[in-house]
Parts: sequence; structure tokens; C-alpha cells
Amino acid sequence: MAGEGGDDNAEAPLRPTGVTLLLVGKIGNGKSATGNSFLGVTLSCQMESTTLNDGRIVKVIDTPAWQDGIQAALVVFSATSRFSEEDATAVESIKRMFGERMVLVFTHGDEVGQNEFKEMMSDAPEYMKEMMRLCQDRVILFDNRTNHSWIQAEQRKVLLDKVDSIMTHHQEHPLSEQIQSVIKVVCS
Ligand SMILES: Nc1nc2c(ncn2[C@@H]2O[C@H](COP(=O)(O)OP(=O)(O)OP(=O)(O)O)[C@@H](O)[C@H]2O)c(=O)[nH]1
Ligand SMILES: [Mg+2]
Repeated sequence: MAGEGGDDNAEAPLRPTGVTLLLVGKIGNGKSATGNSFLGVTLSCQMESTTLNDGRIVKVIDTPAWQDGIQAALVVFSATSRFSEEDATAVESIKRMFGERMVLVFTHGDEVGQNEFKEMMSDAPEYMKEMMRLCQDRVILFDNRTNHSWIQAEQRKVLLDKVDSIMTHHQEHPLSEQIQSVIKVVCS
């Protein structure tokens, strides 16, 4: 009976109809390229900037609407860049903001092979190791330059599986709520 126990929908899949992801990372690490590889379409820039009369530059980033609910962040690093201590601070705040809802995407998989990548991660500084622990196995090496459609399809699938695993394990706390509470803390 409708409204009585609601078992009409007992078999309905929990899988949502869509997913909203945020791409974050240092300038030039390959955010746009990763978004393009993942979606197969060119991303348009979501940031505009202007110079005020006093010379200050204001940048505005247009994010998805709160009600869309951001499910996960793809944190983009370049596998060709060495880890630096100056990155540690940025990584700390990313960690605070996104918690376990992150996939770490290392671009330039065409230049850095799996073996070299594994070595690099095992020699990583503590802040990065902690980040990896937080993400469990959601760390991937990505090649945005490949022309092989089977490689493109495979890495897209791997990335989507990681996103799905976040959706399965952390359904109860949409990222947008977490970010909102961070904003509240900062503003009050
Ligand atoms: N060889 C190689 N180059 C890559 C890969 N991913 C990105 N690049 C190159 O790295 C450069 C920067 O990539 P973008 O995607 O523009 O980086 P971004 O993070 O969006 O940069 P900003 O928007 O300026 O912060 C470009 O020249 C890309 O072609 C990769 O997997 N392999
Ligand atoms: Mg970009």
C-alpha cells in the first residue's frame, strides 16, 4: 500500500541519477585535461577575473549549486612534480575540506610508468602518505595524452569506480554540507 511501509520502492536502486565532482589542484597540474579525458568533452572555464581600480585582482569561481550536492573532489597532482613542503599547507586544507571524499589523480601517466609511480608514492612525504591513507585506495595514475581509446575507456572506468566507492561509503554526508560548515566557521 502506498504510504504504508513504502515497500513499493523496496527494490529501487540507491544509485543516484547523477554525480557532481569538483576538480581541485595546483595550477597546471592537469585539472582541465583530466576533466576533458573523463567526460570526453572540453570543459569550459568556471573562473573569471577582473582588476580593480586599486590594482587588486579579484577572481570568482563559479561552483555547482548547493542543491546539486557535490559528491566528491578529484584532487589533481602531476606525477612529474616532486612533492614540496610548500604544497603541504595546501594539501592540509584540502584534506580538512574534503575529508575522505577525495580521489587523488596523478596526471602524466604517459611520462611516469606504474613502477616509478609506486616508488614515488612509497617515498612520499608524510603529509601525502596521510592523504593516501584517508583516500584508502582511491589513488590513480592518469594519462591525458593517450590516443588509444581502450586506455581512455579503461582509465575513465577506474576513475568512475573510485567515485562510486565514495558514493557508496559516504552517502550520508554530501560534501556541500561539509564545505558549508567550513565556510560558516571561517565567516563567524
Ligand atoms: N604528457 C602529459 N601532459 C599532460 C597530462 N595532463 C595534462 N597535461 C598537460 O599539462 C598542461 C597543463 O594541463 P591543464 O589541464 O591545462 O592544467 P590545469 O590544472 O587545468 O591548469 P590551470 O587551469 O592553469 O590551473 C597542459 O599542457 C596539458 O596538456 C598528461 O597526462 N600527460
Ligand atoms: Mg585548467
